[in-house]
Amino acid sequence: MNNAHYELQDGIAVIRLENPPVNGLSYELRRGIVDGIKKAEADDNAKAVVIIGSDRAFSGGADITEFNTPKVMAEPTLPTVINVLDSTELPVVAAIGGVCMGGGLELAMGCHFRIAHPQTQVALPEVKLGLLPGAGGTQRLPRLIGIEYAMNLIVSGTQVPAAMFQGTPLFDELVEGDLLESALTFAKKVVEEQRPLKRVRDMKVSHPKPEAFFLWAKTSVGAVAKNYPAPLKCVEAVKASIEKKFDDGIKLERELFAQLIQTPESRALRHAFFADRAAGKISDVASDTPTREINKVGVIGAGTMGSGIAINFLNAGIPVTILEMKQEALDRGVAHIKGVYEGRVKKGKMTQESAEKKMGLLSTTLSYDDFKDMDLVIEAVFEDMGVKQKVFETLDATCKPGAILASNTSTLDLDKIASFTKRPEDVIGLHFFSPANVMKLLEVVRGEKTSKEVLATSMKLAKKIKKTGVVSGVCDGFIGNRMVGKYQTEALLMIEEGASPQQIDKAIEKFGFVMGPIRMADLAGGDIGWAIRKRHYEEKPDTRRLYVADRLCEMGRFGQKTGAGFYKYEPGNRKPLHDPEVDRVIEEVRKEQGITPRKISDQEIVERCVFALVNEGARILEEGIAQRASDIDIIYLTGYGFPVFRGGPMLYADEVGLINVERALQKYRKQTGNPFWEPAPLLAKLAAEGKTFN
Ligand code: T1G
Repeated sequence: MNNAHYELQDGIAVIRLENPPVNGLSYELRRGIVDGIKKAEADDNAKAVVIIGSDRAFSGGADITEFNTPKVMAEPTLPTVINVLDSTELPVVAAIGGVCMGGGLELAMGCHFRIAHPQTQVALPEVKLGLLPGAGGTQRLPRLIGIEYAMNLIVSGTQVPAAMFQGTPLFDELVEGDLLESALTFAKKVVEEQRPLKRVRDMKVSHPKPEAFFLWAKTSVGAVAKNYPAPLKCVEAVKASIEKKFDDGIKLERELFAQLIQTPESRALRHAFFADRAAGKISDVASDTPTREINKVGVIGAGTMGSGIAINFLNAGIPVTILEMKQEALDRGVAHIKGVYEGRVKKGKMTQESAEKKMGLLSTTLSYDDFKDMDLVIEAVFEDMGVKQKVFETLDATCKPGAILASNTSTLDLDKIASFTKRPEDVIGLHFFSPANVMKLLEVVRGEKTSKEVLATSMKLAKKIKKTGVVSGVCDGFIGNRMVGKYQTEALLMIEEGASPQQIDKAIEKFGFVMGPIRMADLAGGDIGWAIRKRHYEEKPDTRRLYVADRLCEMGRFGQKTGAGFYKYEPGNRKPLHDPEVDRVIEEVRKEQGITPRKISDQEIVERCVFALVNEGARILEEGIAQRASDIDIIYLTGYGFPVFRGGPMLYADEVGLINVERALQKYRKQTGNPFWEPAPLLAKLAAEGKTFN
């Protein structure tokens, strides 16, 4: 099965790429293309060749699933395939529709002619995988669209419609309608007119001021790509298209590609790519499980979360009704939503007309009666079980059969919430992350009784509102918050032991987090963590107190929202400032607790914070709360600012080596006496077997 179908049509050999879903250029498909060309060359009736993909994809590029396998270098490699196309004496026409990306575009540029639908999405997105176009893209694209456009596309990885390149040599024709018909007609014309074959390698590329342009490119790319080697190597490879002969440029490109594919950054980015897609799969829910129509959504609560949640559905064109107990709360919520759209219009991210259309889908009510006919209701009310009970009992009595009743709770027991209704199978957790209309992550919390249909509907809805839906089982804090609790605890304990808030944040931000744990606590609001800690102190009285954090909260220092927390803040300014008052509180607590402060290394800070995530993540995995390690990674990449170039906490642990992680856990178990540091059994088992989480 070589995934390339060969058929002679009226003297034209048609090679159809058939490797669904996106014609990833797997070893078998590459083999099939070469066999097809050889077959056409051996067939006297074949006067030209057309290569075509599916409506969805000419090709989505090299088959990324092969990258960690020997197949990626198995002949015919993609460069070999392209050389076969480039050197054959038969005219080869690429007929391009759907998407044409990465190696797919490089394949097309190896052909002599290219015709495409104008709306075909074109890109060289390799840089987003920590790579560079490794099959001639950095040498051919500049020859076809000019060095500046090519540099821009290659360094950004952006996808653009083929219509953008109307009139450039990248496409000989842009055609509407039946692509194969147009390609066959074009190929026959080439044969009849005996047109010379256009080999891109023979084309010239120039720039009026190359030195200045490449200096600018290097400086501007270098400034933004601190943690990633790929963008600057893209610049280096594209530069060679002007400075070197074609074959020397290709040689350099292959060398740079071979370097990048081995980097941890590229492994992390490729991991994130697949983790994002794997998260949508639920092991015991078939992908064709029937789903319910969601055409009307009710949101309870018009606060920051409620209005943010509403915006997601308005953006997807789904009418939303917001319920509040008081008119002024509704007015505030609507004003917030209006303000968000006005802001987007002002920034040119949305037209006035589109904003008005979305606002037109919004209605408000003070009565549950208006929720009778809702397909889905999401509550974003106060995080208190008593309040949730009243809400769900009322919804149960009001909403039509089959309505999905969802809670946005971030930590409360969803099964308990479901028990307040007579329809627990229709209850699910949809845990949005603040700001709800911005953060991509959506934890889809599956209750014990949540039906597969409700789960499948929720995951489909997540995609529709452009969220990364990740399934979580029910436990305290689900996946993200349960892990971040351990991470924050370690940071706060180290403050008591001798580190300063500034040192902790600096060490973690140097590791690559967007924001350190202490700054994050000040941003999220210390009162939220305090409420969770107080609940834990009540439920488990022997829970280790976090004295500094509790003391600051007792002083009303909740962070940015009160102008002071672990840092102080000038009015209207989010910049964290050192506050000697906090140093005094830390000193006071250490004295009260008899703690002699010690010097704590940055390494210990990073290990205790990051390995806390890993150890708790391993427990979450073995309890079946998360389906797979990569789900945990994607949660941390999309919801908690974990550095993408490290691929997520579980992949990072794999890269460090689980045996080394286990050794560090044992070290902190001994040093702190805290049983939390006992390596999770799953982690210890995988380490002993020399295996990895992913
Ligand atoms: N290889 C393998 N599988 C791929 C793939 C690829 N290149 N692209 C997509 N898939 C799978 C994906 O995992 C999912 O699988 C399914 O296809 C549908 O994907 C030498 C080295 C093409 C725009 O970076 O951007 O070429 O979950 O849900 O929304 O220079 O996929 O169904 O099992 O995203 O319609 C460069 C990556 C590779 C493009 C389609 N190419 N893909 O989007 O579907 S490196 C890329 C995408 C390279 C050369 C270099 C998108 C898409 P499953 P999907 P979609």
